[in-house]
Amino acid sequence: DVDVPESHPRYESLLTRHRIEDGVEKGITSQQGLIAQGRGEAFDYLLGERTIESADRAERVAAAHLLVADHSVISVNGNVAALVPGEIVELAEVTGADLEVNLFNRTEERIEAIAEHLREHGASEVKGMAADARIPGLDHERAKVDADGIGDADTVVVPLEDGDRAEALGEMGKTEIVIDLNPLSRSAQVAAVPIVDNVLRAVPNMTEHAQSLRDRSTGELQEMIDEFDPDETLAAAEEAIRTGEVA
Ligand code: PTJ
Repeated sequence: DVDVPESHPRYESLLTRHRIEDGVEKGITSQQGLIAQGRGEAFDYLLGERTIESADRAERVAAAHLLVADHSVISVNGNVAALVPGEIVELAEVTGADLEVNLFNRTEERIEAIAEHLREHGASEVKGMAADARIPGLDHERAKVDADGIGDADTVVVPLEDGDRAEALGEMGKTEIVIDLNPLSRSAQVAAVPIVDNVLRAVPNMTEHAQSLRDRSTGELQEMIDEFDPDETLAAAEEAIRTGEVA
């Protein structure tokens, strides 16, 4: 059903669009997910559709965070489930993180469809259905999380997260790792670790880093974490977008 010639200069980008379209057809991705994808594509184009050096460093530090965390949770929405279902399951496995479906436009049907999609890609347990805890400061539907998932986590990975929710999670004292191609988005701005990269490249790269850091001592990982400066990372991404130079 995907009929894009490999020679097309925008082959990868067109394939990605098809994955999001498929996600909408399967009831995994929201209609708004199509708009979010378009916004992401524009930023990715300006970044040269590659993982810039500062993003790679952020992905390494994010992996370190996941390895030292007492309880880490990776939040999965409709776009992430459509784009990187297998890759996100692998990241959770390698780092010992939980997976929780957490939606901006929450419906029980879509949560179920995404959880099932993740199980088809190898996930053993997927949280998100209990919705028995709330993030303070958000309206009812947007506040719902699982008490033994995001509610209890000390570290959360939130790819493509809404700004209000990212801010509220930060105020709960959680260490937030945000993946967002827009370095100016509020989510990226409030993150302990902002990753300005396409989720397609960021997730497998975080897994690779986690694999290579697995035998490091907690002290070494902590040192890496302490040395990281989120503002510097955001500035480097903005610079790369403005000048086309990779900082
Ligand atoms: O499935 P749901 O209901 O939880 O909804 C998910 C979306 C993404 C639709 C929802 O959270 C939303 O509306 O997000 P926004 O406010 O459009 O923000 C999405 C952000 O993600 C934007 O800053 C985009 O630049 C960025 N983005 C889009 N695609 C990618 C991306 N960042 C990294 N990788 C991508 N592939």
